[in-house]
Amino acid sequence: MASEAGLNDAIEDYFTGGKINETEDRAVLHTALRQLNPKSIMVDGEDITPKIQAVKKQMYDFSDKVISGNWKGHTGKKISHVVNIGIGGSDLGPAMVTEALEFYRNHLQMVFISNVEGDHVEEVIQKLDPETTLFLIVSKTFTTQETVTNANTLRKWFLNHAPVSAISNHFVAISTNLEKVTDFGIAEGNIFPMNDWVGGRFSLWSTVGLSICLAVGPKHFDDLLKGAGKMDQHFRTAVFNENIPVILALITVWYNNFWEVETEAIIPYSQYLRNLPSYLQQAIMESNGKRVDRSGKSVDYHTGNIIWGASGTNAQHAFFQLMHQGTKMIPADFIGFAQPLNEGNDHQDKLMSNFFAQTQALMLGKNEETVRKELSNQGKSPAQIEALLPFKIFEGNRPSNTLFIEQLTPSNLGSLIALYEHRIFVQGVIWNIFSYDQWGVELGKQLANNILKDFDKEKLDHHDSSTQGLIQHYKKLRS
Ligand code: G6Q
Repeated sequence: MASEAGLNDAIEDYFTGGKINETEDRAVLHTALRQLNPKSIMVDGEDITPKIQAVKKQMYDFSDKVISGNWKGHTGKKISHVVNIGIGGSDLGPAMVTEALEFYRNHLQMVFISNVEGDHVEEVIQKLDPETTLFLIVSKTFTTQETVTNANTLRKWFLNHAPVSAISNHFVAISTNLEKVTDFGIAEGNIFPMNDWVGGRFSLWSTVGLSICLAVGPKHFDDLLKGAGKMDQHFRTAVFNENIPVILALITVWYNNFWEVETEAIIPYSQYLRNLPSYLQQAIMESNGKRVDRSGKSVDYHTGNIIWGASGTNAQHAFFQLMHQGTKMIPADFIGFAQPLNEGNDHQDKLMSNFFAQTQALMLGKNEETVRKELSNQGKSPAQIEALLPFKIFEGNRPSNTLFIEQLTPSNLGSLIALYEHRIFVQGVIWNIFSYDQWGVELGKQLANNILKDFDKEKLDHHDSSTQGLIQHYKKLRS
């Protein structure tokens, strides 16, 4: 199926800068940011590799300065807190990776502000010191309502405590929109450029990952890139039946399209990766949640699955009941690490015994005969056994993948994330859909802008009656 779908050619196109994001007329080149042996890649007649190296150096030099304390706040103090202001792709990847690499972190305190909820911003502000905080405004477009609103609120708060000239010590921006960044008042030397050939949800490898680089330092950030680069090489060169992203993508297609399952669970047996499921929710569902094929026709098969999950063993005590005995089949990825990062306690074997036991239980279940024997050994009467039997049987034959990794290192994390990125790509090729646009998030944004304008208006009858009622009620409660 992968061969028939033209996957070989599609992979080459993906890595070499073909404009595979057709509806936005863009190449998709997050892989160019992590080449193990940098080679030239042409986009619109320009070799992008030298610029990637130069911007990486800018990121690493800046991070070294901030970490070492050579970069000072406006009153001469070292930076202690870094606030990442961004949303979606400009937040989820950096936040997830920074959390996942907590073991490798330095002294900098990282804070992530994403949604436009004023209460959250106010809570964060309470913990900040304007003399020692660095703000990273991360927005590819620099027009995103949430990010621009949060950035303005924080700048206003900052300027209540510091002169305008201090902005250059405390605000940096990551964006493709240099004009808007300059309008915001960010000094040229504080701008970290990004490019339109990196999609938001695949951008943690770019300057969008500056918060990661600050939190763990350039060496670990570079290892993260190298790990992803290794997975890229594997994906690009391994034959399909030995190719991890291809195999995993085909397993998803098998359950999605031939067994009609609707959801897939991601269960990392690591608290460090507790936000991997939400990160992958965006990466997978925004990419492959499409209902028309590449020619614009409605598809008559299912495309992207619903992704959800939580860290094990917590999840076992929450939703695993449904996975074991519910009516729905839920293929799951179990992700575990052989070596813990901290030795000196007896937890690892207990954790891993759960990791192996759950997939065994899902696969084998527990049959009638075993349940009968167990109940009889417990001294239950034949009548009690008959009554309890149906509730204690596990059908089994419930599928799972085990991704068993040596240790949670920056490099292995890079490989793991890249694996999912390529799996998304392969599924998009097989389903014949465009994985790199996200028009589905536009409508809500447009309507929100219209509704925002209407809060000051008396006449609301251009809205449907449901929305009209809600707006009126809101206005009443706020007046
Ligand atoms: C990701 C999406 C989306 C995007 C955010 C933030 O692939 O495009 O999540 O990252 O909407 O956009 P900006 O970085 O432009 O603010």
